[in-house]
Amino acid sequence: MNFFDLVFILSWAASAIAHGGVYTYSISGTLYQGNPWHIWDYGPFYGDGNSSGIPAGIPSIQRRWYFWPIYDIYSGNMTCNFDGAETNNSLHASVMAGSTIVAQYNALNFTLTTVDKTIWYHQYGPLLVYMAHCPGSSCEGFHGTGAVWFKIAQYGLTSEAPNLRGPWLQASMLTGENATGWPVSIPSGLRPGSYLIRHEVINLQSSKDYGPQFYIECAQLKVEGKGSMFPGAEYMASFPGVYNYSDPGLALAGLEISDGDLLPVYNTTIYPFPGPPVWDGEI
Ligand SMILES: *[C@@H]1O[C@H](CO)[C@@H](O)[C@H](O)[C@H]1NC(C)=O
Ligand SMILES: *[C@@H]1O[C@H](CO)[C@@H](O)[C@H](O)[C@H]1NC(C)=O
Ligand SMILES: *[C@@H]1O[C@H](CO)[C@@H](O)[C@H](O)[C@H]1NC(C)=O
Ligand SMILES: *[C@@H]1O[C@H](CO)[C@@H](O)[C@H](O)[C@H]1NC(C)=O
Ligand SMILES: *[C@@H]1O[C@H](CO)[C@@H](O)[C@H](O)[C@H]1NC(C)=O
Ligand SMILES: *[C@@H]1O[C@H](CO)[C@@H](O)[C@H](O)[C@H]1NC(C)=O
Ligand SMILES: *[C@@H]1O[C@H](CO)[C@@H](O)[C@H](O)[C@H]1NC(C)=O
Ligand SMILES: [Cu+2]
Repeated sequence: MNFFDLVFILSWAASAIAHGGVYTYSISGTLYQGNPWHIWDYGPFYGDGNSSGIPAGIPSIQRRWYFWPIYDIYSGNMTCNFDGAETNNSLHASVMAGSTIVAQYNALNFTLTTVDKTIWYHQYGPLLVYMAHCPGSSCEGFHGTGAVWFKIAQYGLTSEAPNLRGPWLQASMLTGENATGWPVSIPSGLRPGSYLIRHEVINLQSSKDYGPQFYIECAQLKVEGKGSMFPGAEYMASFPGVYNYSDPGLALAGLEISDGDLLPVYNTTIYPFPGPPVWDGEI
């Protein structure tokens, strides 16, 4: 890494605006705008925290979120970020089982408000995506409590990474203005119904004292198709609940993952993903 890259990363890692979440979802050619409510929390670093004029009631497939990291692994915010509430007239995006959802962490295509066009800066840590079946005919009123979450995908290091310094897929998929976005396929055999999809980015380049940073957003889907599969209890997890600070993949968070001598704990290409195994609902 050259000097300028290092200065860039360190200055952004320390900066209050080096946060974010999913701004847009691209699903089968349709671009869905994320929930604009998070702008409310931009102050005092990013604005004055003045919520008036923020179109909180704009319908969105996405639940409300704050763009700050979540540190408290036992907090209710681990389910679907701040309060995970839906917007009024909350929408669901139709998606065929087997098709791909691309989540974008830069705001270049986010048009609901005149938010600054922020981009994602973190680069160290895994990407995980979970789903939960909503009990009714829609996800309205469902807040994802209990052991209802199953993991459909997880991404760690790129194949060329020599150790946990990376590069991680987080860097290529999410970071920067030309990031490809994070593509995730809905398992092709998943039985139709209403589901929450929960994208989770973990930043391991964080101070040891505070532990890993979690960035979590949920969105509402109507899954269609002819599948009839559903994961068994051994795949189900609760948020909060399934993670703790001693999970090997979380306990190794620290700024040393990117800086200084390579510590033995980072000298491996095997990253122990937290949470349950991935459910392979493919037909
Ligand atoms: C908040 O923003 C609104 C709309 O931009 C403005 O009219 C109002 O004066 C602001 N309030 C404060 C306390 O700054
Ligand atoms: C939904 O609408 C009600 C009544 O207009 C309003 O009080 C509430 O804040 C809105 N909720 C959201 C999440 O926008
Ligand atoms: C969730 O996050 C918000 C914003 O940071 C915070 O005000 C709230 O106390 C958190 N809730 C819980 C249950 O920790
Ligand atoms: C923005 O949307 C266009 C058109 O849908 C798409 O080609 C492009 O990849 C998107 N870019 C980002 C950063 O989301
Ligand atoms: C992103 O892509 C544009 C257009 O191809 C290019 O001009 C720009 O330099 C790229 N930015 C980075 C950081 O690679
Ligand atoms: C933390 O999670 C690990 C792995 O799931 C488990 O073995 C351990 O018992 C848990 N510890 C606590 C304190 O819950
Ligand atoms: C990392 O591990 C490899 C293979 O075990 C070893 O050859 C190398 O010296 C280690 N590097 C450091 C900096 O410890
Ligand atoms: Cu951040």
